[in-house]
Amino acid sequence: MAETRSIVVLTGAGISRESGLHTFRDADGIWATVKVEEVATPEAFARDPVRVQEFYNARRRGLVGADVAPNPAHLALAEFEAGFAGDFLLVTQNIDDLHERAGSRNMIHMHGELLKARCGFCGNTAGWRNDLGAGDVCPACGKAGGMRPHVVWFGEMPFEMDRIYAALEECDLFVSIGTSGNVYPAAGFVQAARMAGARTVELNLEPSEGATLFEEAIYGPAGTVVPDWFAALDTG
Ligand code: BJW
Repeated sequence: MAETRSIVVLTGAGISRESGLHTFRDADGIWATVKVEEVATPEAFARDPVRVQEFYNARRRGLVGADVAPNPAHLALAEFEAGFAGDFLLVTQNIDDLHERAGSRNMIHMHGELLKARCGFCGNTAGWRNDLGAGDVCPACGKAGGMRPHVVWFGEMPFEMDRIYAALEECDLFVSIGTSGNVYPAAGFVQAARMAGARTVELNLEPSEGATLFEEAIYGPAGTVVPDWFAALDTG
């Protein structure tokens, strides 16, 4: 097998499920209990900011809670990156910080970060571990009432797309982990990687929407499948 010099890994909510965080579209997922259009669009935030802030405040409290920690899948990715001599980019759709806590270094939160807040007036982003509300003041511009979760809602542009597509164009291995393949542009990354001639692999609990686009697939819980697959990966 040819040498592997450049790897892009895409992760989704499935990788954090064994850490106790809900996915979105599974039977027990977030969208089974709350409507997307009520909490995850700019229109929802304009219409009912209190409702949207409460949704993210509850998830933020859960994330900083003592019982949430990286699982063996997060740890395996960080360990692999530390020992890999080539280019490694981890792109996560997740807004949790479990990859960072596991030790991942070169990574992009394309859908934002729950533990950050952004000012709608000046655009400054600040670390935020407490509840967020209308009275909060931006630490940069000092204005109150403009702070929102630093997340990407439907209809908004995901972060660092230029850097992601540049890495996809160069990669020779693309691995998609724990994502249902329902949400674009992330769901289209496998096609960009294929166009670059990359080997494409899906590691998921079950076949995703785009399963047929991958050359290889292993199905099972991320906490088992990801450590096993990366331990066996021969990069040449
Ligand atoms: C396990 C497991 C275990 C379980 N082990 N696995 C019509 C056609 C095409 C596109 C569009 C369209 N109309 C609108 C659009 C665009 C829209 C979109 O994609 N809509 C679709 C729903 C149709 N996208 C956007 O609006 C995006 N912006 C955009 O497109 O900008 C324009 C643009 C143009 C060109 C280039 C670039 C940009 C923004 C999308 C924002 C998504 N936001 C959310 C919320 C973020 C904040 C928050 O967390 O609250 O992001 S929605 C939600 O879905 C969240 C996730 O990151 C995202 C993906 O979900 P994910 O991670 O795949 O989770 P699940 O639950 O779906 O799947 C979990 C998987 O894990 C399952 O397969 C399980 O089996 C598996 N699993 N347990 C391993 N133990």
